[in-house]
Amino acid sequence: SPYDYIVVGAGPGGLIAADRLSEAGKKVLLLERGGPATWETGGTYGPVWAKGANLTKFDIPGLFETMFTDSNPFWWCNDISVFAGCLLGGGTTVNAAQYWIPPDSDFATTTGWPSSWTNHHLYTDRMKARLASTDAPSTDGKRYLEQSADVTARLLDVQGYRRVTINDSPDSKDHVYGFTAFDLIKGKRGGPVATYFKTANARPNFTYKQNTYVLNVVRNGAQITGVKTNDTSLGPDGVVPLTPKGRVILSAGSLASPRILFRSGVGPSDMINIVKNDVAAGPNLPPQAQWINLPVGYNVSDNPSINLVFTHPSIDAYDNWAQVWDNPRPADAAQYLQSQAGVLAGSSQKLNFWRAYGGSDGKTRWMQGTVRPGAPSRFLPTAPHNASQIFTITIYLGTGITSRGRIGINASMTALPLVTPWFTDPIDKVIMIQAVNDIATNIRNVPGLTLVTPNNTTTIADYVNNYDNASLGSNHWVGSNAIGAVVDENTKVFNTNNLFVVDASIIPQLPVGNPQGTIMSTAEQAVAKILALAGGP
Ligand code: 6FA
Repeated sequence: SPYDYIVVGAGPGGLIAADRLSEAGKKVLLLERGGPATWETGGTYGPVWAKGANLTKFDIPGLFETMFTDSNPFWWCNDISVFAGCLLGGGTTVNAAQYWIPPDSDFATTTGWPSSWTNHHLYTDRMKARLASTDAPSTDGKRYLEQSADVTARLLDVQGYRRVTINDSPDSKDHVYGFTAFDLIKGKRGGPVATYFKTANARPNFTYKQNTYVLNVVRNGAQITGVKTNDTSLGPDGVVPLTPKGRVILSAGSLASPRILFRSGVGPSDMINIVKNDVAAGPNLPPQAQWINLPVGYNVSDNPSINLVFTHPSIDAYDNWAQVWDNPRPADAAQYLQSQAGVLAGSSQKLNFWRAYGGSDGKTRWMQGTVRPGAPSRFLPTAPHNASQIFTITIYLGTGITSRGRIGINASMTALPLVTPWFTDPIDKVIMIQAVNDIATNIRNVPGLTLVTPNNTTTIADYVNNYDNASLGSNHWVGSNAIGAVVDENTKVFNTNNLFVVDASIIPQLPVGNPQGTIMSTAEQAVAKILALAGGP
C-alpha cells in the first residue's frame, strides 16, 4: 500500500525523521537494510558471560572496542569501504556513544548553513528532551577507570585549560576539558533506538521493515513515485509506492545516500555512468534526459586524527580491552550483570578537550582530544614498555579545517572515498603538527608521564607526515549532500519535487565534536521544515 513518507535507513537521521513524521499522523514506512541489535529490538548476539541476562554486544558499552576485533563483524556495511553501521540504529548502535550538545558554531552561516538554520536551540532542546547526555554512565553514579583522565587533566592544567562539564556549556570549546559525555541510558546503549524508535514503533501509522535494501528511488522527472527495494514481497519488482503527495527521505548515511542518488540518476555524470554500465542497476536508471546533475559526493570532510600513546605509573590499561568479550575481569562482569554498574557500563573514552588554533590563512581550526586507557594494537610500541600502564590520546581537527575529499562508487557498486579528505590542504597539517607538539612538549610537567608512540627517535612532524592514511580518519563523514549544494534549505534535493535527505551527508562542515548530537539536532530541524513545507501529504 502507498505511504505518505518512505524513510530509507534507520540511523539517527532516519529514526528521528520517522518518529516525528509518524507523531504528526503521517503514514510512514521506515526501511532498513540491516537487522536488530540491542536486546529490546530483538538482537541476540552477546558474549557468553552475559548469557541469560537479556544483553547483547550492542547493549553493553564496555564492549565498544570489540566492534573492531570480532571475527564475525556482521554489523559493518559490506559494500562501504570505510566503517559504517548497517543495522537498526546505524552508526549509533556500534559507535563509542560520545554525545555532544551542538554549539552555535555547528549551525552558523560561517560553517556553511543557510541563515534559516542558525536558530537551532528549539531543535537541540527537543533532542535533549528525548535523549539526555551523561558523563557518569554507571548506574551507581560513580566513575570508573578514570586514571587516564586524571593524568591528562594535569597535562592540560599546565597549558591553561580549565575543567568544565562539557555539555553544560556547549559553546565553550577553547582550552576546556571535561569527562566524556555519552548517550547511554542506565548503563546500556541508549541513543535514538531506545528513544525515538521506541515511540515510533508503538504507533499504528508507522511500519518498520528491516533486512530490506533500497536500490533507488523511482521517479518520473522531478516527481518521485516510490522506492525500489530488493524485497519483491513489498510490491511488484520490489517497488513501494508513495501516495500522490507523498515524499521520500533518504537517511542512509554519508556514503550510502549518495549511492542511492547515483542509482536514481542524480549526481555527477561520471558516477551515473558507472551505474548505467552495471547490468543490474543500469536498467533502473531514468532516461539520460532526466538525469539531474548535482555535486553529490563532493565537499566531503572527516576529522583527521592522530593517536599518541603514553605510559604513566597510575594507569590501568585494562589489558587494552582485549579480554572484555571472552574473559572479562570477574568482579567487573558480575557488577555489570547485577546492576549495569562499573567499568563495563561505559565505553573506553574518559576525557575530552578542545582548543582553537589560528592558521596562517587567517582561519580558526578547532582541535579535539579524546583520552582512553589502552591503545589499538597497531599503535603499541615495539620497544620495551610497561604494557599495563598504557593510555591513548587521539588528537582530531574539526570545525574550520579546509581539506575536502570526494565520495563515490566503483564498478562493483561499493561506496568509497574517491579522494580521501585528510590534509588535502597543507595548512590543516601544519595545525595538526602544532597541536600534537603542544601535547608532547608538555609531558615533562607531569612526573612519570612518557610518550611511547611515537618513540623518542621520531619527531612529531615526521610522525604526522608519515602517518598511515588508512588510520587518519575518524568515521565522521559529512558534506556529501551538503545543504546549499545538493539539497535546499528544506533539505529537498534540488530539481526534484519530493525527494529529501536527512542524515550526516547534508551537514556542510565538520561539527566541533563527534557528530551524532549535531546530526540528531539537524534531523529534528529538518523534519520540522519538511512538515511545514507546502505541497506534502
Ligand atoms: N559519532 C559520535 O557522535 N560519537 C561517537 O562516539 C562516534 N563513534 C563512531 C565510531 O566509533 C564508529 C566506529 C563509527 C562508524 C562512527 C562513529 N560516530 C560517532 C559517527 C556517527 O555514528 C555517525 O556520524 C552517525 O551514525 C551517522 O548518522 P546517519 O544517520 O547519517 O547515518 P548512519 O550510517 O548512522 O545510518 C544509516 C542507516 O541507513 C544504517 O542503519 C544503514 O544500515 C542504513 N542503510 C544504508 N543504506 C541503505 C539502503 N540502501 N537501504 C536501506 N537501508 C540502508
